[in-house]
Amino acid sequence: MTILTIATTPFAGQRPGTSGLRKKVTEFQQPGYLENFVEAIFLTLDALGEVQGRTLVLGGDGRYFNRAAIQTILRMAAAHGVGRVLVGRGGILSTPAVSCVIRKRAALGGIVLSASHNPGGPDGDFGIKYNIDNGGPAPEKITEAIYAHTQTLTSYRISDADPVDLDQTGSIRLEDMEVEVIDSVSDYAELMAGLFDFDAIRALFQRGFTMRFDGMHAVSGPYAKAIIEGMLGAPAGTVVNAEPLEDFGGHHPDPNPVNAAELIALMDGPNAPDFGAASDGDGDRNMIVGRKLAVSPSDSLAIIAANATVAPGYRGGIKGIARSMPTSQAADRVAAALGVSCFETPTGWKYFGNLLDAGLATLCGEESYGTGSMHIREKDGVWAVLFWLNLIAATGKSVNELVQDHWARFGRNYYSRHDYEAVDAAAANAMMDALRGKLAGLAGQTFGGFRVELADDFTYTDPVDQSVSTRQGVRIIMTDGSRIVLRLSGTGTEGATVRLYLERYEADPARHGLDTQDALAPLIAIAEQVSALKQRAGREEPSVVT
Ligand code: VG1
Ligand code: CO
Repeated sequence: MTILTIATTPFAGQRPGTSGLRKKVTEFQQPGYLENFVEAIFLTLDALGEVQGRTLVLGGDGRYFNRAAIQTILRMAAAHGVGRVLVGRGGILSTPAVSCVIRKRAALGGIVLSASHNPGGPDGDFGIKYNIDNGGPAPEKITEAIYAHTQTLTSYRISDADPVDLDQTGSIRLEDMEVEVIDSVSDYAELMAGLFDFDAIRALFQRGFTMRFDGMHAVSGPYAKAIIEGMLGAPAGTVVNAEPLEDFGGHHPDPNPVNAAELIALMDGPNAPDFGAASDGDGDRNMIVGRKLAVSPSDSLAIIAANATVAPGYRGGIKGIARSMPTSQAADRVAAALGVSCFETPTGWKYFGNLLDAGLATLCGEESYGTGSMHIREKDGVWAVLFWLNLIAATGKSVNELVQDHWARFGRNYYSRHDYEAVDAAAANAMMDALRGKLAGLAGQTFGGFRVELADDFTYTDPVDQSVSTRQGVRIIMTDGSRIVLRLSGTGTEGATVRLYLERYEADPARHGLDTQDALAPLIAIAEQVSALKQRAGREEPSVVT
């Protein structure tokens, strides 16, 4: 075995987005493309003096190119003096499992291979992300340092060793490095068993409670099967589409009512089980579904927060709640009622890390079907589903009853996101620039029954390290708390995706049964009036409405 130094030249566009570097598989397959990015990670870690002899965690969501990328990264890790790499069997680790293993094994960090909810397969997307020693996504100062290295590097180092067998657990040597192939599920399952009342959930299933968990042919299947069917005794067949496939069965592994259509059809029909749930490509998102009711992720965060103490892991109460800026303010009302702080961060889980590390927040959530807690430093799909199971077991109430009760107590935040996907990037940027130019003049203006209280481009100052993130989304906030938010996605791989977020609060229980789009129609019209989004994007309608 020899360690080679291979000459290379930079690729443009290797700046990590909301959650790592995501590109088409074909872009990643260019010679040197993956290697350059991985070299930049090692150069960044080297500059911090951190790599030699240390442990890294490595795994991915099993999508096409996962295995090939793992072999390359292992050979590069060996060439950079890494002491040990813990890799999930078959190259499989969900994003929350990587976070769990980094923390449990006190690793230096980890590399997650995923493009999450983006489609997979040879024509689909691939992605890579570095997580730090707290188990969470690297903060901006590290991702920017990685990007800077990608633009200047001239070579990368790699061992010429043979591929490692990833299909058996156990230890293998690669140069001077140990490769330990670990069970993908066990550390994570053990963590879950410590947070939730597994006895109560087991008893719930024994009483005949029925559920469907749709793994969407992605990575959460093995976790859900082992925990929900294995440890909690749900009948075989409760978890469907449980085997991770390289192309996710040709589907779009995003757990929302549009992409998890099969689950929604079941929950809307005569044979609906008591509870439905789904998770995304890399297992960090979740959708909670009752009969004829898909729970809004913003509501799910608020409901979890309001009921946190039913779960043993949160019995002592929560310290605070953090939500991303576009996420509805339902959680803010719960925080106020509990007398705890509520933090508003930019989109992306990396902004929650400092708040969780400092003990300022216990629960975090995003409108994009992501919820999680201080137990790891990623959002966590199976965790959210287990929380809901624990809540149902503890209260004896259905999903629908829990949601209705919550609205009756706190009011309802009608909420929707309209995505305009694969829009011409120049047109999308021009739309955002024009909108930013108008912001100063908007405050005080009235639109129908709404009066603008504040219009700005969101800037976040991290309360822990004072780092500042600018241009995080345009928000137009009305005097009654209703909001219109517009931002460009940082995870897409084709043109630009414009996201329009809409929120309106309704206190009156008699008006909690409206259709969401109807309830938001006045705000949808104002958003178009102010941004000319449809016209600029050249679209009649959004591509996805959730
Ligand atoms: C989207 C979501 C964001 C989420 C991110 C990663 O980002 O809006 O809330 O954190 O995906 O989720 P963007 O920039 O496209 O809006 V995942 O499940 O891809 O790790
Ligand atoms: Co994901």
